[in-house]
Amino acid sequence: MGPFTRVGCMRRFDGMWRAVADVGRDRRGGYARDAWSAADLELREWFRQEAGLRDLAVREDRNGNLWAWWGDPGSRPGVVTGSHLDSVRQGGAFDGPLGVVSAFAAIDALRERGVRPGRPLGVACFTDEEGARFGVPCVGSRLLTGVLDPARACGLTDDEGDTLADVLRAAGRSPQALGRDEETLRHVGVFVELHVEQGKGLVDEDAAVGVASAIRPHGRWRFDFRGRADHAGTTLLADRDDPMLPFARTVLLAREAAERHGVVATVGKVRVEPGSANAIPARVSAWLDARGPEESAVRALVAELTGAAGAEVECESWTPVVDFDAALRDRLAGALGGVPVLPTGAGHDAGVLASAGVPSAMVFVRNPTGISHSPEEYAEPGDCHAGVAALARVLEELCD
Ligand code: HGY
Ligand code: MN
Ligand code: MN
Repeated sequence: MGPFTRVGCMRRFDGMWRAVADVGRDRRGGYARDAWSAADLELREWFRQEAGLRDLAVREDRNGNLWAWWGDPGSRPGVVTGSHLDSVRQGGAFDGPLGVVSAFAAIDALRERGVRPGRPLGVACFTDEEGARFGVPCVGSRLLTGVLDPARACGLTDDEGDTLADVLRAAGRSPQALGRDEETLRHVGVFVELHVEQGKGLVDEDAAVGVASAIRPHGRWRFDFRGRADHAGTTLLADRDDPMLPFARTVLLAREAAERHGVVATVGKVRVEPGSANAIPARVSAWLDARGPEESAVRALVAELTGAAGAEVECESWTPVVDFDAALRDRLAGALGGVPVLPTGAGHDAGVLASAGVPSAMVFVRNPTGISHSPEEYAEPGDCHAGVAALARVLEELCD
């Protein structure tokens, strides 16, 4: 990647990476960095400090997203890079933070080269991208762009029964402020998110970095199976109304139907009420995550499961296919010397911005095993540095 592999900015990347490595570790493995948790608040403070070290002006928008600016975004729409700092439960270290740390390191690389951007350059940290706590992904970018209703967002509830509004107030924020943010959106002329690849496309292509072509359609549905609580030891089988049975049948059907429809379906979260080992449950709630190359196939799977489950089904989030701006995609791939261009099945804030009409792109960094949303998630230091150099090159190209 030529001039951007100077040691200085890579040392600073390594230093920042070490600084966040222990924030929000889960003693069972991976990270617990729920939105607005102590770990998230600590990372938000880290973001402000790193921005301050670089004399970047930090703004928090009405939805809690952080923006660190080199130059005045009010002067003309800027070039923005960044990602998120929250994680899934027992998630990996790279999903999100790699994009934010690389953004700061890329600015260091530009400055080491004496580059003076011709337009404002921003680093964004979107809040609650994973939706691990309140169930809806990309809350910060969906509120920013107006695709998530503020009243619905305020009422989202975590497993402890706290609403997002409660949590925002406890964090000193105003739930009443949530909503589409025209001024902040005007500041974003183009957005580029660097992200660890969640798959092995770059491994197969033997490339350290790549550029995204599309995000496949995906959504989350909550299935509520209701039964009748009763004693596990005294209730005859014939007298039972056990919601665990239709739940189990639905999970097995989801896998079999996914194969038939050519999609992927996952039930990764289940809540059993009351959750006593010696009581037949009153209710089983299960969350289906379904994704695939074709929207129609995903919809067909969900319709089949809904028809067979005997449950109340609610769509909690839906993301249509995102085809990233082709001219921007090709310009970045070209600026990087012709790197692979590949789709992803993972959702990202870049996809939400693209769907809202903001020219957006993604740079992927090789993940040797492809594993993500797991403590096993990994990227080699050399590939992370290649990502920083690629991002710096892309930012220089866009800021010209
Ligand atoms: O679920 C996703 O695809 C993303 O990691 N939030
Ligand atoms: Mn993720
Ligand atoms: Mn992510």
